[in-house]
Amino acid sequence: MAKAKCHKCEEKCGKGRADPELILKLDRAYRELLKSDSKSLMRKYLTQEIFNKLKTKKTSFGNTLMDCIQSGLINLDSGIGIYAADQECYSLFADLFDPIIEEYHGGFRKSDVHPPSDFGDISTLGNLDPKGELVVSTRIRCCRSVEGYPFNPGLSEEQYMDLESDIVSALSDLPGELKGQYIALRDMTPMQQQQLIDDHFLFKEGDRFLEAANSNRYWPMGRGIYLNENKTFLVWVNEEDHIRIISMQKGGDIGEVYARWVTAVTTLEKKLKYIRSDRFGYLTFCPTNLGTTIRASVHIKVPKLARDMNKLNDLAGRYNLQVRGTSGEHSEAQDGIYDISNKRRLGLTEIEVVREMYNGILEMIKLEKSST
Ligand code: ADP
Ligand code: CIR
Repeated sequence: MAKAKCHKCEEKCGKGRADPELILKLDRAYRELLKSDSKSLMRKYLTQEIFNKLKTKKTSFGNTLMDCIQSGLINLDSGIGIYAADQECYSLFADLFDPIIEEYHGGFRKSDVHPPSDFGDISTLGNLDPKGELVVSTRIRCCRSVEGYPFNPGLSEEQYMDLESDIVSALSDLPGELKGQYIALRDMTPMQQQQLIDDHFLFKEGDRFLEAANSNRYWPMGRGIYLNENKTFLVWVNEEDHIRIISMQKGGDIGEVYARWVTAVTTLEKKLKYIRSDRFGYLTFCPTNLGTTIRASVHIKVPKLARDMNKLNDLAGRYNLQVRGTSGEHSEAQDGIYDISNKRRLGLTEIEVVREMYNGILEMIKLEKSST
């Protein structure tokens, strides 16, 4: 059988074995990982048996187990510790991805299939905090990978630029409230960039988890942000995923935020073709984002519940919610403001994901108000 051309080495190496030197390197790294106190899901599920089975494999893009786990090997404090270096990794390294996906997404088993998109009845979502007492702001984001381009670690500098220009041209004639402007990261002043980060609009720079996963190459080329005039609709270009589509605003009106997000997503999908799998829905670089890829969050003040962070995390977990710091993942809370969002994104429809977050946040608000 003819061997497929490897996207990485440009030779016909096919899905053959990883080269012997790399396997030795993996062996050494794995021994170190076993000695470490890493609590990542990658460490938990990468048993010796699975390691031996996977360490020689290589995708047709030329990626190996090392390309998937290097972030978790370098960053021992990773929560997950694995990325799909390309879309084939989810099947070739399924023995490792599957249990991680099952645990993260609340029991999405090997035999489960992600449901088709359903945006549901938008009018059933109201304001989480009509009096504006606790919720500072509300945000919904999703991720998309564009057909015809490899995931982040496989993109050449030219592909970053081509992908950026494909996305920007799809954004160029968005109607009404979504109308806005694209600012390339390479054209921003450091002050402008910092202001956008401080205002929670722009991604941060130099994420060490992405860096170790080989995903910050050629930075800032091909990266940027699209913003509408009101700064309530944003698109991130070529950060962790090719695209992040974001709707956000001050206060707790998740109905408005969701309606805007649905309009944006359904308008853009007419212009761009995305990478989707029958089993996992939309494919993303990080397995935590598969499926709907939705993270619906509030920035919220819950001073009583937050007196004991273990309790706050446990409580959030009961409603399938996740607590982050004010500046996003791996950050601390500032001024008592927490980012609380849905944890599961896979195995549920869009409306089910948002409703899970909506119901959970309403419960947490009730508990905060009734605590002494
Ligand atoms: P993502 O949400 O894309 O997974 P992060 O957790 O890093 O990535 O968050 C990205 C940015 O979005 C951060 O600046 C964070 O503070 C901001 N953010 C998240 N949720 C909200 C919210 N409800 N209101 C305002 N900003 C938010
Ligand atoms: C970790 O394992 O902690 C990081 N690699 C982040 C994992 C989940 N976050 C994400 O997808 N943004």
